[in-house]
Amino acid sequence: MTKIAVVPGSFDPITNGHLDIIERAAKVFPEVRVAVMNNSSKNPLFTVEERMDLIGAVTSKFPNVIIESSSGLLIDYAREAGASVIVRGLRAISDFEYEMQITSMNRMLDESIETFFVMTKNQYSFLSSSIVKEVARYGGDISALVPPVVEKALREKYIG
Ligand code: COD
Repeated sequence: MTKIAVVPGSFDPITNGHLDIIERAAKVFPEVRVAVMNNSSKNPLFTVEERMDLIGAVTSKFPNVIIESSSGLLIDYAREAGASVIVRGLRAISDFEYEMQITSMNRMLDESIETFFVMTKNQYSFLSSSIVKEVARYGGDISALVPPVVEKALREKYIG
C-alpha cells in the first residue's frame, strides 16, 4: 500500500510551480516528504538549510508534508524513507527527456519505487527557479511567481 511519496528537487528556491506539485501530492498521499537534494553539479544561491526553511514556511498548512535533505542518491533516500513513489512535476515537452533519463536510471537502481508525474498548472508551465532568480537579480517583479516569504529572501540575497 502506498503511504509515503517523495517530492525531490533542488528548490533553489521553491516557486509557485513547486508548491503546486507539493500541494497535489499532499492531497493524494498520506505522507509527503519534500527532499532537498544537495546536487553537487549545481551551484546553489541558497544553502540547504535556507531552502528547507523556505519550504517549511510555505507548506506549514499541510500537516502531512515533511521537509528533509539528502546529499546522496535520490533512490537511496527514497528507500531509507520507506517511500514507494517519487513524484515529479512536468512543465513542457522539454522536461520529458531529462525526466525519462533520471526515471529510467532510478528504476534500474530499484524497480520497486515508482515515479509518478504531475502536470503543472498552465500558468506555471514556464516557471523555474533559474528564471525567478534571473528576474529577481535585475529587480523585476516576481510576486506572481513565488510566495511572499521567498520573494523577500530573494530580495535580501540580491539587494541585501
Ligand atoms: N511546475 C511544475 N513542476 C515544477 C515547476 C513548475 N513550474 N518547476 C519545477 N518543477 C518540478 C520539476 O519538474 C521537478 O520535478 C521538481 O519540481 C523539482 O525541480 P527542481 O528544478 O527544483 O529540481 P531538479 O529537477 O533539479 O531536481 C533534480 C534532482 C535533485 C532530484 C536530481 O538531480 C537528483 O535526484 N539528484 C540526486 C542524485 C541522483 O540520485 N541522481 C539521479 C540518478 S541519475
